[in-house]
Amino acid sequence: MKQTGNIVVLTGAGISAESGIDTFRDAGGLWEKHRIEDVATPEAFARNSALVQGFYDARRAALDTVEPNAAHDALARLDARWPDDEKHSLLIVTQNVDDLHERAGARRVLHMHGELRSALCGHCGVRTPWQGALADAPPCEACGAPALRPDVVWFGEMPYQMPRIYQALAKADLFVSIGTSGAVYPAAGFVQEAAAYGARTLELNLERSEGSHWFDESRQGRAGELVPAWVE
Ligand code: BJW
Ligand code: ZN
Repeated sequence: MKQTGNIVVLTGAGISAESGIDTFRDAGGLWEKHRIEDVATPEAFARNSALVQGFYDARRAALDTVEPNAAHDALARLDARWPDDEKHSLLIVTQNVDDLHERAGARRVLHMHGELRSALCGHCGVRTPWQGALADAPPCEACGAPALRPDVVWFGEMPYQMPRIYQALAKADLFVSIGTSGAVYPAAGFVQEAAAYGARTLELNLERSEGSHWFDESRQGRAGELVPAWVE
C-alpha cells in the first residue's frame, strides 16, 4: 500500500446541495423543467440561445444567495494544512461551476466543467471573468464576435485541463469522490484510473452511486457530515 501523500479529491453537485444549490439528477428544482441533456449541449445553445443563457444567468445570479457549507470548509482546511512537496500534493477537481470551494478558502481547485462566473467567446476561445447576465452581453473584446457564452463544458465538449488531471491521478495515493452520481464521463472514470495506478479509493455520497462498486470504500451520508469527519 502506498502512503497517502498525494491526494486527488473529485467533487460534484452533492457537495453544494446543503448550500442550497440544486443537484442535476436528484428530484426537485430546475431539473424537472429542463432535462440537463436539453440545456447543457452546444446544439441546445445553437437552437435556443436565449433559453440557455437564461438558464445560466439564473444560476449565476443565485450564487449571490448561497454560502459554502461544512464540506467546503473542511476541504479548505485540508488544503491549508496539506503540504506541497516531493511527497505530498493535493488537487481538488470539481465538476461544479459554482465558486463555493474558493469562497471557503480552498486554493488548489480545478474547475473541469468551467465556471459560472466566467464567460467564453465561442469564436476565439477567450475567457473573461463575468458576474452579471450574459443575455445582453456586448461583443467579444478580443475578436468582436457577437455573442459570449457561458464558460461551462457541455456534453460533447472537452473538459478543461484533462492532462493535468490524469497526471495527478497517476501519482495519487488516495482518490476521494464526494457528492457525484458517477453518471458523466470522463469524471466517472477517474476512480478506475486512480485505482489502476495503485491509489486507495474512497466515495462519500448521500447514496450508493452508479460507480460505488469501483471504490475500495463507500460511505453514505450528507457531505456536510462525512467530509469534516474524513478530513479531521
Ligand atoms: C449528496 C448530497 C449531500 C445529494 N451530500 N451527496 C457513453 C459512455 C461514456 C461516455 C459517453 C457516452 N455517451 C456520451 C458520453 C460522453 C458524455 C457523457 O458522459 N455522457 C453521459 C450522460 C453518459 N460526456 C461528455 O460529453 C464530456 N466530454 C467528453 O467526454 O469529451 C470527450 C473526452 C473523452 C475522453 C477524455 C476526455 C474527454 C463532457 C461532459 C460535460 C458535463 N457537463 C455538465 C454541465 C456543466 C455546466 C452546468 O453546470 O450546467 O456537468 S452535465 C452535469 O453533470 C454537470 C455536472 O458537473 C455533471 C455531473 O453531475 P454530478 O455533479 O455528479 O451531479 P448529480 O446530480 O448527477 O449527482 C449528485 C450526487 O450527489 C447524487 O449521487 C446524490 O445522491 C448526491 N447528493 N445531496 C452528499 N447533501
Ligand atoms: Zn472572441
